[in-house]
Amino acid sequence: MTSLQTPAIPEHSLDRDCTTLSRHVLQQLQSFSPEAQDLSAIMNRIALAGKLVARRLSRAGLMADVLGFTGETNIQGESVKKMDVYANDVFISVFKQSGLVCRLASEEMDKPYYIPENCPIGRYTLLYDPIDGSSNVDINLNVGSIFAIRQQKEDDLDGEGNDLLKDGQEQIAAGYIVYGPSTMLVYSIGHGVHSFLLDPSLGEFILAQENIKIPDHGPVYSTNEGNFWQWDDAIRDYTRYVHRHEGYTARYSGALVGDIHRILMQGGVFLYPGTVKKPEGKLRLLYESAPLAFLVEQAGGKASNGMKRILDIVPDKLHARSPLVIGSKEDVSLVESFIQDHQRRANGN
Ligand code: AHM
Ligand code: MG
Repeated sequence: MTSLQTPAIPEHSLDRDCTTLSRHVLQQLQSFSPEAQDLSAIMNRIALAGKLVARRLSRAGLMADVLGFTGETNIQGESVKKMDVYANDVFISVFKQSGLVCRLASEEMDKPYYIPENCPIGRYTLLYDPIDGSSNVDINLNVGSIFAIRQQKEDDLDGEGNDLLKDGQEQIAAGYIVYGPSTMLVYSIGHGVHSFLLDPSLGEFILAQENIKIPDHGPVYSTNEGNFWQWDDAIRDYTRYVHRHEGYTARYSGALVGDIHRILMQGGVFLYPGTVKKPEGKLRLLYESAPLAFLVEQAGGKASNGMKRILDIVPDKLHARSPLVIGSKEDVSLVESFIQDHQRRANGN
């Protein structure tokens, strides 16, 4: 090669390496409007939070005070892990003095957290689960973070976040970060679903896949079958159905984000139905089920509580829970048909 020849770097790989998350958001919106700039900057801060959490997780067993419980119990009555607290604080810190997000609401906080210096201009709320599947942290398995962005339209007069009690269609962006063998961020701003891989050598999330489509059907069913005794007959019948038919395989990691990520890529269904102990199930609507429903619908899938679309459910409180059936269209519809048949029979129709 003479010095005048173009270096042999394939053009597309350079383009891909330069497609960072913030640039991708602007490309998606095809605009440099103030709203587009805001969304791009918010995604950039979420990415920073993901990098900080990933860095700490990667050293978890090597550093003091990362693994184990704090001894506290959160608003959900669950024991709080040190990593839950760290990750919760990381999301708050990255938005301080950003002028972007005025308020954050998470699984770990009773009430929304205000960043007053951002509030005059930052009319956005971030809803998030800082570490989803935190029981996996201490055994060095995958966990995730889930997030959604909503625009603040009304005033939150008593600081309880009652103005957030709206359906999931109010979300303007949603996604998750999965901390697995590599760290991956998957997001949607209502223009399809796209994934980004953290390149540790660059410290950047780089475009991995655009316009991800979930298969209409897949082999995986993902649920905690240890709850069989606590399920109602519809879910038991569905489970018996998959046990008795060829072509199904069970996968359940105890961490929602990883289980949903598998289903997004390969198809299938994830279920967390109501149980005797928790009739509304375990998963929280505003910062777990609704963001994932937004994402999965954007990928061509479905998310339901068995009777109703998740994105149409209006929560009655900040930490409201809902049964969740989510994944490939046909597989979610099959679970719904069991639930709705039982409902019809119970109503005498
Ligand atoms: P967490 O956010 O407190 O970790 O709880 C949510 C997790 C999900 O990731 C997972 O699907 C579910 O809880 C597992 O619950 P169970 O152990 O009851 O099957
Ligand atoms: Mg969670």
